[in-house]
Amino acid sequence: MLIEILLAIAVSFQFFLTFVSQEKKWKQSTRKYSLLILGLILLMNLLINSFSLRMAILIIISLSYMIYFGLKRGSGGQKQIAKSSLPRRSLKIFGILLFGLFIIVGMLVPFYVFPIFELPDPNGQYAVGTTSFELIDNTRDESYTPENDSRKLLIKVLYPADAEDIVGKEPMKYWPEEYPSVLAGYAGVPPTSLDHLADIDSNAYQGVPVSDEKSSYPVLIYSHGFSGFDMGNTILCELLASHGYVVFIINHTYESAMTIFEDGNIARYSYEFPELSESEWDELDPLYDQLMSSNSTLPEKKAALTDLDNHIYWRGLQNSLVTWANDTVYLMDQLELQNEIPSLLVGKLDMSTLGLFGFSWGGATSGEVALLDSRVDAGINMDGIQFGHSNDLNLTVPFMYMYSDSEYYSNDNMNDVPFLQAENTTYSVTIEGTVHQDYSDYTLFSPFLHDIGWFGPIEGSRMIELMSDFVLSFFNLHLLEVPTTLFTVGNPDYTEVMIEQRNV
Ligand SMILES: [Ca+2]
Repeated sequence: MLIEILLAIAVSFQFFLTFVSQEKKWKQSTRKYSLLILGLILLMNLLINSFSLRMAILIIISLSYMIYFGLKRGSGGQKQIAKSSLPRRSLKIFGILLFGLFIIVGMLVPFYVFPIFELPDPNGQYAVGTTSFELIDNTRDESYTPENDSRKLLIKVLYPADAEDIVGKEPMKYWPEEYPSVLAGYAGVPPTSLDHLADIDSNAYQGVPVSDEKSSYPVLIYSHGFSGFDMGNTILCELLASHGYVVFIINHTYESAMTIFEDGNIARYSYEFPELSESEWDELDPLYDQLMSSNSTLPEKKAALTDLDNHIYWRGLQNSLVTWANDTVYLMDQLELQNEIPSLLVGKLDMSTLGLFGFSWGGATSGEVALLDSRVDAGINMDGIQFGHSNDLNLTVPFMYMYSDSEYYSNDNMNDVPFLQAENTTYSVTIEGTVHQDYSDYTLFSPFLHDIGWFGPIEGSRMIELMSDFVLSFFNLHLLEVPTTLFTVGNPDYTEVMIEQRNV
């Protein structure tokens, strides 16, 4: 970052020399030395930093500048141009203006499109510790591998720690260095444009003791979206840990973007969607319409869900939901048994206070497990369409459905079946100005991507705040009985949030 700023200053100074101080005598030698400094900064950057798109733009500008003046000196330099005729002078002014524009745009683009940002500080009373571990479920074959082997899971943990135990320690990096290029590939941006994500510090400290303030802590389990990253909602998970929850993040192997196992093996996303004929595609839209329309009755919505369940496109995904639900249940079993979990967590988990939450397909997983497993006390589905058993089983624990307000992916009617059939307190929370992917850290990555519509018009930091407030308040209320006014309809602090609630 420092070098980028130095480089930007050096390039700007070159521009200043060209544009402003036309007749000054000190110019020639100043240019020579400042070009030398620019070259040194470039060299320093290449030695210290890895190559990235952000730097590439500045480097290209700097090099073209150096080459331009190198050539100019070679061809007679200042005097010849100063004496030149009017067209040549106009050409030169045009060139300077173009070059200035190029520099300004070049300096703004990397900072604007993918600015370096800091993860917000979690605002709870605890520091945050982190660890990870692997589980091997010998009762299930890994269906993605040809051999008869067992399903293996990587689990990350964020937990409450004491401030004195992190003194003098370095926090973990936000993402492993392998992640950014994979995400860039999914997003369709140049492969190095997100590399800075691996340089950002998280707020979590590896392996520090669990806080001894309480004897044990409530447990939350998080699931990412289909083809997503386990660390895609790090900000939210850190926040929950800082408020006294032990948060287990499941990486659903082969259907996450990637899993980097401890032995260095990497399992990449491998799901293959079925190839549908045109008529099979055509069958889907009216079913979605029927499911999501506010005009459909509950029986019509249930019929649409049944037909979608039987459609080839959703049958494969239903198998995944079973796998993800089983991943979650297996983790819950192991958290109870405490044989396979990191020793620092043993005795620290209050499994009688257990919540599930997830984004998109991971949210559907939370809803499915909340239906099937009586150990779950509360759950949240963040903008995932609720498939699985929600058509024929009723939710009996508090649950929150969160929605974006984009028309094409989801709306707040899509999970009406479980919402209307719920037997316990259930919320429908829609955040205006959001699209599906705003329900993740990604909403903070780039204001530019909000402007061009990849993300909703909501400001990223506001979205993080809303997500944090609602998820934390929901679990605090329904797991710990901490009262909240957050779900009061018409709360002036949350005017962009629409809330419906049942069985309150
Ligand atoms: Ca296998």
